[in-house]
Amino acid sequence: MRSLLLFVALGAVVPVTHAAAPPNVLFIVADDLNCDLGCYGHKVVKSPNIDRLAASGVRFDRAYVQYTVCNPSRTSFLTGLRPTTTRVMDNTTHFRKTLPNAVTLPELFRTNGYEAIGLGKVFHRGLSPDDTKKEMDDPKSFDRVFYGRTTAVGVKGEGRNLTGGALAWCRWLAAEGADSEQADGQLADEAIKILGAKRDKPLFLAVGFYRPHDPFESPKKYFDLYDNGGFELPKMPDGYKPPYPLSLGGGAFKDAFDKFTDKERREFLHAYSAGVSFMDAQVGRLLDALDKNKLAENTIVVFLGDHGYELGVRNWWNKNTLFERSCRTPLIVRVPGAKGNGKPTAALAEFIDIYPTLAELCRLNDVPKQLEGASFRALLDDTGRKHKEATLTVIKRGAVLGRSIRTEKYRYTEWDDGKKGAELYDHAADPGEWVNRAGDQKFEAIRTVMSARIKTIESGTER
Ligand SMILES: [Ca+2]
Repeated sequence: MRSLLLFVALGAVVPVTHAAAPPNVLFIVADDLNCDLGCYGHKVVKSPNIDRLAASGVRFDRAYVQYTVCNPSRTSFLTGLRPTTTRVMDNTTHFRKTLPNAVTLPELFRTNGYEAIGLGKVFHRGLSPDDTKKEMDDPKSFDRVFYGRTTAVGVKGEGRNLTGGALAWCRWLAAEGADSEQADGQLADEAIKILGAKRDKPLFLAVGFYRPHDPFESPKKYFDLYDNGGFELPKMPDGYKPPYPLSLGGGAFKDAFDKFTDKERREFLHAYSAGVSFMDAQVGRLLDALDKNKLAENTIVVFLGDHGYELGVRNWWNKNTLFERSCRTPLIVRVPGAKGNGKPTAALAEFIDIYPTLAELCRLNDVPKQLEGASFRALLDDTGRKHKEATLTVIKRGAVLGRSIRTEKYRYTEWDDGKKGAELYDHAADPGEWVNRAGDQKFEAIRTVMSARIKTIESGTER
């Protein structure tokens, strides 16, 4: 009788405790990842695991970063602030210099009783995964960090520099050895250990994979997934020229890209895609570990790139532009029980919205008042609703600030408040952003409205 009573009592209590338990968060960041993925409609790139996550979460089809380079973008979404507020617009400035009292997203989880662990490139790291410098670390953000280190085996194999050495980063390697010889494989190994361990606190686990970022080094088996000739080379209209030199970066990058033959272009696409598939396989291992440890039911999964990548459109083989392919980036959010799971949303969203969304979903206290994004929690149940009217992305070229907004129909970009040029693209007629309408009389009224809107978004009048 005694044991029956106990059983009844437990039966009544356990589900309540379970429902009230704060959810874990698995926050996965891929580096330099554009939307050329199976789940976003790409026909060649193999991303079965990210596709699987998209099929069980909400896929954002119009999510835009606030800056199209690593450190400024990561600083922005991890502090919930726009780059014009963080004043971090390069890869060398640490946000604690400009914003010593910022409360980062992982830091807020920590102060709310979570254990926060950061694996790999969550905040910015140097070019190589072997980077041992710690200048971008933020000890306030994580209880523990681990970066991984590619082994001596993992740096051997077949490969070459595609620019004859002119650009040191522009090289590929079909590496010897298994996944765990590479830093990214080690990050997944470590994450699997963490997910399998018993813990007293809820977990915020951030995993920042280094791929598909250059150098394009991945185990050979991921290169073997592709037929080099199967890649469609990027096309542009005959005689196309970017509207301004500022529209693309220039200098040594442009000189090297201009020398590419189709052979180099195909190798670039092949090596980048191998990196996507390698990273995707590691994402799959994390998702399997959630299932195996029965954590999926109480773990929110967020998957994102830190910005997009042009992959040869306009013959630009990099990021750091204000065109759609740099600004638009994958974002998938899976919240257990959300009604929108398995559906895409076409709602416009910004990466600064991720912070307030997670804070709301996990009912965090002491959320900083100065956050500049808006929670998209409601979208996760109702994917057909609107979230924002416009998104804003900025980049700096020397002393010139470029600002670009995207609405449902248009992209509008101003360089130095328009003094150094403006670009207006009609996405309904011209999704490739080939024809600049900024000087076109027919579009003058639209340009005026869009220009004013840059100011209202940046000042926070429009959220
Ligand atoms: Ca990046």
